[in-house]
Amino acid sequence: MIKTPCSNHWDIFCTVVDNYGDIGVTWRLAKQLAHEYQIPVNLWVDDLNSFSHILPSLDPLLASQSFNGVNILHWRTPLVIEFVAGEVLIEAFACELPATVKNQLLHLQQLDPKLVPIWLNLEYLSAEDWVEGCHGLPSLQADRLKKFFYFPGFTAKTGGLICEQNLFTERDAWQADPSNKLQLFNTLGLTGIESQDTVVSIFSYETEALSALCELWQQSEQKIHALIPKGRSLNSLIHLLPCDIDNLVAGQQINHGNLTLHILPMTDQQGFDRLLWSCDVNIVRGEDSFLRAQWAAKPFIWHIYPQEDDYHLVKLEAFIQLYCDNLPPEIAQTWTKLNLAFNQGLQSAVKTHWQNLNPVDLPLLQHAKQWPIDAINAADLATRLVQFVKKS
Ligand code: TRH
Repeated sequence: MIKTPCSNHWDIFCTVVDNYGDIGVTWRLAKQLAHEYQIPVNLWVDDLNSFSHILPSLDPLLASQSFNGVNILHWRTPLVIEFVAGEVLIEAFACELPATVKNQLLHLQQLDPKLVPIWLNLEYLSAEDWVEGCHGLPSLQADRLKKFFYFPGFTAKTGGLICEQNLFTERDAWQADPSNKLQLFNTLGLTGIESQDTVVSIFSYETEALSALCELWQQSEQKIHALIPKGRSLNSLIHLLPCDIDNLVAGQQINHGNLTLHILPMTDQQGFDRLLWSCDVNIVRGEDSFLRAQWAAKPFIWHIYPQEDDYHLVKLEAFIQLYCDNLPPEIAQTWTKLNLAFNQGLQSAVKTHWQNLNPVDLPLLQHAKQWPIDAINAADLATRLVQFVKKS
């Protein structure tokens, strides 16, 4: 048994359900808490292999290792590292805490309730109205243990959005020098991209809309480069690939008319941010890349994580309503239709709306620049979380 070192630390528990979103969000939050608030953080993760895709220097075989000031602990069942309660315990996205952890909370509650860490469930991000009413509510568990529901969100009454404090300054400095993007493409092994070409990053789920857009781009007047990591987007483009997805290699280029598909290596989160800052349009998905595309201050399409009974479309419309609030009506309408068509896999509609919305249209670009400042709403998620803990 290895002991975790101190008692004012925070523990974050994360199970990798599928994809990279759960680990992406918790890893980003853990880094920010450690870096900006000097909080010792233990991040317990059940699947280090998946994690290593977005943190290539991680060794999936190690039970414990440290990066960016965060202790990354392999969450095995039973735990091989002893859990020592700290100040805060975050269970991400309603993952079930290990029985030994819950037992320890109960034990501490009986000894002295003041010893029990503040226990929070970090929820998924949604722009829906009801989030304000549920954010911060406590729920009573066994033996009078209290668990709070922490809801990220876009308004002042929610838990806020994850965003590092110096992110916009770094982004502006990056975007001010056009040589940065060309240098980045080079480093990523993506060749043949000229500064005047249109560059689109694609990190989506499967959708027929993607193959329709590629069809359109092949015939475009200007050169278009689509940068795509090996993964789910490519399942919709099999007819354009020279071999099985498994046999594609990062840096490989596939030409079809004026469209070049580039197979993108996966990078760490900082590299992914830089990529989003460097493209003209970003097609993103889920929760974390969706936010990062907003912080990139570039036009984007959001492929939302599909849910039963098309509930994701309700969430999509809630966000669209916020995002379009002060956009000129024609641009708002076209951007809305483009996002809906992409999510519904409507091939002909997605082509029409892409064409109608010249993606570098000035008002949309200006809006993309202003939106991050408005959306942060005075405080980012980590700041609000630290304040929430102080008050609880
Ligand atoms: O991977 P996702 O589809 O995750 C989803 C959603 O979070 C969804 O809400 C959740 O229910 C489901 O997982 C289980 O998309 P998301 O949220 O954008 O997460 C991707 C993460 O991967 C994000 O942190 C960015 C990161 N990433 C890199 O760090 N480097 C890369 O090269 C790429 C492509 C992504």
